[in-house]
Amino acid sequence: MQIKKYQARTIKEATAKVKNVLGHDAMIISTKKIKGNGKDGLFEIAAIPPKDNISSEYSDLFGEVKTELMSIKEMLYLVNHCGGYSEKLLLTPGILNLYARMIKNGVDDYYARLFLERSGAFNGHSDDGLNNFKEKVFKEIMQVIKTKDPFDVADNRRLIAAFIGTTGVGKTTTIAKLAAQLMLKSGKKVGLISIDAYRIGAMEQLKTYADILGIPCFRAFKKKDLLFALKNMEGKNVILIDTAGQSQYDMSRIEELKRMMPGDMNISTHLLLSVATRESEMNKAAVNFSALNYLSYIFTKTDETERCGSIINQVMKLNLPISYITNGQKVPEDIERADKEKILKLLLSKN
Ligand SMILES: Nc1nc2c(ncn2[C@@H]2O[C@H](COP(=O)(O)OP(=O)(O)OP(=O)(O)O)[C@@H](O)[C@H]2O)c(=O)[nH]1
Ligand SMILES: [Mg+2]
Repeated sequence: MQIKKYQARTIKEATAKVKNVLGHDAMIISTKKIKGNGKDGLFEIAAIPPKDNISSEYSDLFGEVKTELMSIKEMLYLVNHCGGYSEKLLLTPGILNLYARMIKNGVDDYYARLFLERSGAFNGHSDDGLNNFKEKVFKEIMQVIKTKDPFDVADNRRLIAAFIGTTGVGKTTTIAKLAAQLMLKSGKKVGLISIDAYRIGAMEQLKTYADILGIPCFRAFKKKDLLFALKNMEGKNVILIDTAGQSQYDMSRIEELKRMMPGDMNISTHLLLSVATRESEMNKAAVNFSALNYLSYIFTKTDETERCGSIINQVMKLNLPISYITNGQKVPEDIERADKEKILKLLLSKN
């Protein structure tokens, strides 16, 4: 395996040299500053030709270390994407690699850098070793993620939970999944209520699931209907309330929903956000639905996207616990209690 070294005044220039000589698929094995700062600085990149050119004798070894390496393609993306910051990141290709993974998975650039900074990546403790450093970054990310299952309570208090979110985000399906799991796995007595004053037929979908499970399902157009339904289901351990999908831009309907479920009714609300939607829309929904004082996030449709970074971006903006993650259309199986390690894996899944 022939290692070639290229020097230039900036990382960008050195990267361009590697690309010109070895092509897009060359792999970078090290990057370092060899002289001075600012205008006088000199960077050196050591690279090897693309995998195809490597003899079989080395290919196993290459496979093993590849995850720590970075292709020139990725490096080019990064130097164009984060400018001067790439020079700070060049401590080891492993750090660049982790940063690139976060970015590729949709983690906001600002937060990706923040996690690296917080982990002490730039404090010059190079003796810490790469794995140790990665662990620190993972720890920083997991420290931010809070999880809480609202139904995991020891006593026999009656829990009433309403599920809110934009049209089609997965509220009714998620309620069906939860109702089934709470009944079958936790042996809870469950009842359902549908609050939907707008859409004819909205109740039918929920009622179908209720019939399959053999549990009651009430409809509420007004607050008095809601009170009536709650009274009727006094013996239930858990009552799940489905709400009509609201546009995140329609504040008057969000306010209307709030009037139906005032704070003294002891109804906890949970916001569903689809990971498959544009992040700006997700953000708008999170802000506007906050009028309903939701207590947790449920992230839906993680199966529909390769980029789950919006989960951590949202948590960084408004740090509330994540209660569940849904990952498919199948009822009841495609739902999981939020788990920090699994969420971390989702955030780094795209390599
Ligand atoms: N791929 C995938 N599809 C999902 C998931 N959750 C729900 N869906 C699908 O998304 C569509 C909408 O789901 P609903 O549960 O009806 O959504 P909703 O929020 O109740 O919609 P409205 O009542 O119209 O506001 C259905 O086709 C569901 O099967 C998920 O985790 N992954
Ligand atoms: Mg629905």
